[in-house]
Amino acid sequence: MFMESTLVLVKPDGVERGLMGQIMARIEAKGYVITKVKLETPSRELLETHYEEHEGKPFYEPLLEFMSSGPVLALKVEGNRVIEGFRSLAGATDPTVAAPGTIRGDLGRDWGGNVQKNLVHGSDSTLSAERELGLWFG
Ligand code: RTP
Ligand code: MG
Repeated sequence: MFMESTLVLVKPDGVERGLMGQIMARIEAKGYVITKVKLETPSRELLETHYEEHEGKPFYEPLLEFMSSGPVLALKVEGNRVIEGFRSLAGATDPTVAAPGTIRGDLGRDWGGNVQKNLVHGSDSTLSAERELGLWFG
């Protein structure tokens, strides 16, 4: 009844550090099911649409540059209340203060003055999940 799907991205820092397996294992250990997988370096066009809510913010350009700097692992993840559940599993945006036990809290840290390199993305509402899954998986 509360079955949902969400888009999870393992960002270029997570792929480069070899954390794809650990992150997928945490998602599966929580009880969610990964139903689609794609590894690719996203185009500028895709990222502009994906991050349109952040256009004009000071971190927007550096974020797009970082996100297009290497392969990103896109996952469709399913389960009851998975949208809220994955964001809880991911932890706070800033890995320095993200709680231990979360993906960002356990596997991330500050790598030089910004919070771009925070390993994962998760859709933040049913509306953005639908929009983002359409963007990344068509
Ligand atoms: P995400 O969208 O990636 O799941 O992360 P989020 O909801 O926790 O964070 P959001 O506010 O949507 O920001 C999107 C991504 O932009 C980068 N960011 N940098 N002040 C900064 O330098 C800053 N703020 C945000 C992060 O990579 C964040 O995940
Ligand atoms: Mg967000």
